[in-house]
Amino acid sequence: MKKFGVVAIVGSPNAGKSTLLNNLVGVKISIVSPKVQTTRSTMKGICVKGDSQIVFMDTPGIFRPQKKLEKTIVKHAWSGAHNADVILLIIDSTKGITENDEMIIKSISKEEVPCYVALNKVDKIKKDKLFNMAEKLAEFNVFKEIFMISAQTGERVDVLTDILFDSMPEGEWQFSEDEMTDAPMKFIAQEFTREQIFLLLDKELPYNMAVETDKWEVDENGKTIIYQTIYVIKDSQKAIVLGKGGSMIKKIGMNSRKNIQKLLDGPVHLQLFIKIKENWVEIPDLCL
Ligand SMILES: Nc1nc2c(ncn2[C@@H]2O[C@H](COP(=O)(O)OP(=O)(O)OP(=O)(O)O)[C@@H](O)[C@H]2O)c(=O)[nH]1
Ligand SMILES: [Mg+2]
Repeated sequence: MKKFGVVAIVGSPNAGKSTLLNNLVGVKISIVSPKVQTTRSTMKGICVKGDSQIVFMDTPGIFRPQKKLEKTIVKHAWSGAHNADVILLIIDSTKGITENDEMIIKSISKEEVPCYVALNKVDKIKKDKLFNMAEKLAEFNVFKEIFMISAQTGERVDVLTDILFDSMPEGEWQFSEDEMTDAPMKFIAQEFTREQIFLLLDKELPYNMAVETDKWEVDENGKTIIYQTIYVIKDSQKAIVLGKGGSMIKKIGMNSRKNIQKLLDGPVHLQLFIKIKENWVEIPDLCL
């Protein structure tokens, strides 16, 4: 009998949700950075084991939103959780169980689906601290199981997936066996460029930027030609994205192109443009 289910990966910003999704799928599809609020919308990763298929949903970090874009981001995260058969909470064990984590635990305890929790980044923390945290988590009486994993190294991720695959409800698969996501390549490619903005630009700057793929074509030699626009809010930001003599935009483009090439497994030409659009945060297609 076939099994199928959706697992929402939720948690505080920067907990390692996207890193885990990439590890589960085995291919980089979701962007990762040391900054909070890297993920702005949900990203599905599809995995198969035996008769079971799981759609893992990487969601944006949940926090108390202040600004308009933040409210949209958090709304997306919760809509991911509401549509799931199972909720998997990821906690950054190096930070301990924070107030924000507790706020999330209270909210997910109201959802009528099984909840699991994983203490992540165990490669960076002493075992005794982990056991204290696990005890604290058990006291909430919310979780069916508490895992200790490293999404980065893959340590004990198989323990978690074995249990999740077993716990899926019976049902027809909704994707073919070789599909890894339903996200269009166009979208993942623009996310890869946004990732470089997060990795290469300082502090608040990346939060004021969005990326959109304008054109995507394959030439006669099989090379994929991609045109993308980076939207910024003001002139001074445009200058920073350009960098001295265009050095920054060149670096962003080069790194992003490498990741897109890996994903497509073929040659890519990536052309980046910058546009000032004060109100891009108001445009749903751009802010997500
Ligand atoms: N040492 C270590 N670092 C990790 C691990 N998992 C994630 N990280 C790092 O933690 C940072 C955040 O990872 P992300 O996967 O982007 O976190 P996220 O939960 O998706 O963050 P948002 O999208 O902002 O909510 C990155 O610098 C990752 O490299 C881990 O298991 N061990
Ligand atoms: Mg993320």
